[in-house]
Amino acid sequence: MRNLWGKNLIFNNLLQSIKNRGAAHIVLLDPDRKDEESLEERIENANSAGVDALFVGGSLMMDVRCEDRVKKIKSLSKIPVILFPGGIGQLNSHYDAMLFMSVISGRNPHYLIGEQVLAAPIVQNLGIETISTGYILLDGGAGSTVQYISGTTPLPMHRKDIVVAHALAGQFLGMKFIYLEAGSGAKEPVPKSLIEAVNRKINIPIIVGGGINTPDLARSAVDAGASIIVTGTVIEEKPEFVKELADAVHIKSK
Ligand code: 1GP
Repeated sequence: MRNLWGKNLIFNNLLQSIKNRGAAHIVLLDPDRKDEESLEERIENANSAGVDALFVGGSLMMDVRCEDRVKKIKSLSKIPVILFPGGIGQLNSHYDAMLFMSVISGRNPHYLIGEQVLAAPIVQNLGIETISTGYILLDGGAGSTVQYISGTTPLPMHRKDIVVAHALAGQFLGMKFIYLEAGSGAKEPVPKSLIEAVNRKINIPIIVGGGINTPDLARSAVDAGASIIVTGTVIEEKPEFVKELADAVHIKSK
């Protein structure tokens, strides 16, 4: 059993990247059968492009090979592999850390605290470092999988007051990160003005993801105050694109 919880190794590593590079770029890999052929290529590209970490996760698994794929990802990756959990079924011993998330934008008790209670003893037993994260699902216009699976209503992007209040509540509850999520494949990524509004009010790092598919969008989110940019779909579609995205996020390395 590993015993990394409480040591914050990966969390501190991410904070260091944010400090040194201006922001961190994380590539999301789905441990499902989708796009398996390009998995190796995506990991190798992430290794060589200066990506800061991999998130592994998804809201819906369509086969039973999740653990095998995570093991493979871990064996190929030269950067931290962090679970971005869709559910307790994705827990295994191959991650370096996990986001210990609560869907604070929703009012479904199962995703606010129920799943976390089921996971906690297993997480402790596995010895995975936990990074507590307040997950705020926003309406990116594409009807995201997480919306259906979590049974929660995404917050409207134009209600800055509501989004800011959720982010502040997350901070006061002791979350280490606030995650502004437009949903995978969002038609509308989290707008700059919303990131700015949240960033003005909270003082913990903001993760932004969903629909970020160009270097300009990534840079604009960082300029607005995002500390971590997550990209998934664009890297699945164009694995070679990762270097441009990482360079756009790392505003201090140019
Ligand atoms: C992670 O859901 C996102 O926050 C990933 O979204 O697949 O649209 O990059 P994309």
